[in-house]
Amino acid sequence: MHRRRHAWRRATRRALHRHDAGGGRPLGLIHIDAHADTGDDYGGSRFHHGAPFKIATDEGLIDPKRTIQVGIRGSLAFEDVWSFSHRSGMRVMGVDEAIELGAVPRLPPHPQPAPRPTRRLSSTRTLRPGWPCSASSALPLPCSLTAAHRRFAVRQGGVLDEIYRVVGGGPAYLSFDIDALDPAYAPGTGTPEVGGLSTHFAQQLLRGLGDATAAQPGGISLDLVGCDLVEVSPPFDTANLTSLAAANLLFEMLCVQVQAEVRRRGAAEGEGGGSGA
Ligand SMILES: [Mn+2]
Repeated sequence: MHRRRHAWRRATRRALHRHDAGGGRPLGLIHIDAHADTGDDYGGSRFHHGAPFKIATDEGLIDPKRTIQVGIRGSLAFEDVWSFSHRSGMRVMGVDEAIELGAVPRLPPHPQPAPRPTRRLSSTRTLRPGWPCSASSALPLPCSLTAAHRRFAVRQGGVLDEIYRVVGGGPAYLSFDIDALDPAYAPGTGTPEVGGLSTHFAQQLLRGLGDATAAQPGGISLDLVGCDLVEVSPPFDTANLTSLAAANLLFEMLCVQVQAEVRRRGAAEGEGGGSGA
């Protein structure tokens, strides 16, 4: 199953490349996975399910400088295991960083009070009211912000911002390995890793790759030219949890791809109309 999966992934990217989806240039890549999949020789072969993105880079199908890997963790999450990712310049984001950042940027949900003069609490400690509030929970809050509000207020963007910084506005491919999710949400996979992303996190992130909407005003309108979702293993699935999650995430991915295709066609028609007038 892994071999078929891997071969399909590679063939898909090659087809996209030949179709000039990337304008003849390597594609950007958003890779959401527990594993970086940039390994090398394993058991005498470099063709296995832990190596597709090294091969894709070697073949010039993806640009490692425009590649971000999100959700990396587990017993293989050491820099030397995925050294190719780091050496080639891919942005490797572990699951801790992803969850700390949040999927999408959050605006401070609470108006910030105007700063007031510093109030001296003791001979050695001072507290400046207003943002940023004191980080010490032992001190009384100097303003009306709750702890949750303060946490949002200091959050700097989300994973979505980092994806846009790395991948930019050029053509990109999206590969989602279902084991990026916590096994609680997606147990039916061959190499589950605990401590993963929630389905809701993934939905927010994928929706954010599309156009800005009322539900997701921070959408980055990614120029998505192709996508896949891999590693769903029905024999390991329980109560169809994994296939349910996978089908819903694929729906989100296809929505993003359709939005990108509509933009491309609109741009092409605009260019065609301009030249014919
Ligand atoms: Mn994986």
